[in-house]
Amino acid sequence: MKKTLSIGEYLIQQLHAHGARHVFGIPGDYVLGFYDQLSKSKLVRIVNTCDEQGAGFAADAYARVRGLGAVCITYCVGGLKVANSTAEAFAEKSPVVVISGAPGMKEREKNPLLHHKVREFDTQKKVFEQLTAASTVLSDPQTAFQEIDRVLHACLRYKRPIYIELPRDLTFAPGILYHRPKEIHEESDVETLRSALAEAEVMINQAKKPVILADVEVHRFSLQDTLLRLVRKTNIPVAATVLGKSVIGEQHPFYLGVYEGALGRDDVRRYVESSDCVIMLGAFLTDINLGIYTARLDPLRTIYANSEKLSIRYHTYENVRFKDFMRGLLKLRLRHRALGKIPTPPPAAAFRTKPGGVKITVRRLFQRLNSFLTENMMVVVDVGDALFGATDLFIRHRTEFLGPAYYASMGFAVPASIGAQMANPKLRPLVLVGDGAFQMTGMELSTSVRYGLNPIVIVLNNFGYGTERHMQDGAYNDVLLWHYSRLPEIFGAGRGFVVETEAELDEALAEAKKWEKSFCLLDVQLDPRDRSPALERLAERLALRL
Ligand SMILES: Cc1ncc(C[n+]2csc(CCOP(=O)(O)OP(=O)(O)O)c2C)c(N)n1
Ligand SMILES: [Mg+2]
Repeated sequence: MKKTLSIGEYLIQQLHAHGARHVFGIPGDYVLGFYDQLSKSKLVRIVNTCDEQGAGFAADAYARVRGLGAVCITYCVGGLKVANSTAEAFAEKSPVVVISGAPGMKEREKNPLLHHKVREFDTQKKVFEQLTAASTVLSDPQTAFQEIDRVLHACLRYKRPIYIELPRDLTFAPGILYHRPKEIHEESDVETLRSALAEAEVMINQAKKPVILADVEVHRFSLQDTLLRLVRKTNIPVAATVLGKSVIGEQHPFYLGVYEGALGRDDVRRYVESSDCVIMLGAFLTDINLGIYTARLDPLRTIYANSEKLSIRYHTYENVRFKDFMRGLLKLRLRHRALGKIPTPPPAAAFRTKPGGVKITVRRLFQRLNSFLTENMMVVVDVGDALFGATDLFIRHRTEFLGPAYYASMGFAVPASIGAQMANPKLRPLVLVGDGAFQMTGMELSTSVRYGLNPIVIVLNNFGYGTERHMQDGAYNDVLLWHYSRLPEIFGAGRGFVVETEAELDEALAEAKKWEKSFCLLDVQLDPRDRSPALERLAERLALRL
């Protein structure tokens, strides 16, 4: 006889069915029952972090790499701590399932003052309505399975987080007996798709110098192969945005580099901005993607296609799915062009360490890291010069660059590396993080130790909030100097290095490469006024405009 699943069991089964094998979080009494179900289930593994926000960032990175991530926390005290990481996942399109325990439905009668309650029982739900694509309270066993299906569908359809609240007295309640998750397919409007493609075909074929600008949604919607085929078919070169960096392997002969207005390389900027047909695929026109509004892209010369919008020049097309448009482009009669001269990134191998006591600079650090990177690494960056500098890094594989390049919450990188490595254990994370950001979530290295992960963490130690120093300085941009390299003593594992010179950087990187057992941390001490070439370029170009 068929056994009826409980609400908790069905939720676990569906997370697994959509690719999640880990759930990140911290339990509390409102969610202990579900934690028990999780730990008994063979389908997913619990990963306990030090802090809920760390779990949120880890789940976000996991989702970016694997296609679905999950974080599970207790009511309000845990839930509201993942509000920020969920906001980031929403803004940057990462499909994270937020599961929160909650007071039981029976307990809510007469509105008692139960611990962790803020104002009303639905206060947390209301907060998450603003931060997610869909939300639900599983308050009724009759509809719980359908509700799980509904919100999971929204998560995968929009590649954005969802919120599921599980009242503790219903975790073990059986749902309905004969339930089959409904497959939901959404189709494009055929005629609209056809006329959009017809306009695109003419525009691309008439263009003298078309260029593709690929962004994060190409990855989120698994369209990288479609992109590659389009590029091979037409010989149209590709630039990426910083949010979409590594959406195409950066060694690809058609790859120009990161386009980021004045923040990016100048030759890439000129190439893209002088194009008469910029095909923006899965792109978001955020200010960081556009180099803090220094980019100049004329709508008359653009095809703008993503999951929310399709416009070609000034025409907007409704009800066309991004996937169908991208696949449709492949079927068009687009001409195969001779590949002209395109800008290529400066060669990585040219780096020579200066011997003796030559002090390390941000520029040289990134150049050195460029030759350190291998196919078996992924780069996870935090906000600050770690992110700006990393735009010039050369990522071997596609999708193996993660950074909060739009919402830009500090504290992402260390916990994100946990989720990223669990999602793809074949790749060793190279984490680039400022000292300020490290002080926010660096303790999650403890979680890396606990679960046997081995990131190489580069702390860009410029004694404070460097990015802000360049805007306006004051004692509020200082942080306390920590002995970062001694953290292995605290965690009882890992290796730490102090790096002040180029030679020391070389040695530490060589050691880190060999030490695969646990994390390595390099405390790279930089001049507080030093900055990456990308930040330099931005400052110079902005100065020209003043
Ligand atoms: C959570 C959060 N708080 C504050 C900020 C504002 N902010 C942007 S960059 C920055 C300084 C970052 O310092 P650090 O991590 O040391 O990197 P650096 O700029 O020195 O390279 C701050 C405080 C932010 N982006 N996120
Ligand atoms: Mg700093």
